[in-house]
Amino acid sequence: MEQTLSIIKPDGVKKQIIGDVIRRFENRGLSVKAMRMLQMTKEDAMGFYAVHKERPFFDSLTDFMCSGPVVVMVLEGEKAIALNREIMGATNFKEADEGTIRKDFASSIESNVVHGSDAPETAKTEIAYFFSSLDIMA
Ligand code: RTP
Ligand code: MG
Repeated sequence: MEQTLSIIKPDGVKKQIIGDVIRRFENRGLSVKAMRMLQMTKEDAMGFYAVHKERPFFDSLTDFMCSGPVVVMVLEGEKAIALNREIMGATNFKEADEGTIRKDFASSIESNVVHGSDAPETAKTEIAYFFSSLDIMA
């Protein structure tokens, strides 16, 4: 069993598709082990996406991520990190496979509805960014 961090980004919350997104995860065998709604500050978003701080889109991305509430979740399942990213689809929704969350709901390369950890190490640090061990169900 593996755990990964999922975020329904501000555009997904505004579009009222929280339920649709979670339905897709559960349909594919991922279980929600922790969940919380929150609004990040600019500093929170900059810390979360620090790996991208040299990228040209960093300022816009971090503005977007603190522009409204998000839903943060710990998802658990077999190969949860890769499976979550498969369900999400490619970063650029125009390149995303049919039936993925981003193909169906994203409106730009930035407003792409969901975030998912990309490796075991990042999953661990990203989960700890939002949750304490007491928040995560066994
Ligand atoms: P994420 O981290 O959010 O799960 O997305 P990802 O791995 O598929 O993509 P990543 O390269 O990590 O980029 C993080 C987020 O930055 C925004 N982005 N904007 N304007 C642009 O060219 C651009 N490129 C990326 C997207 O919101 C992307 O998900
Ligand atoms: Mg990423």
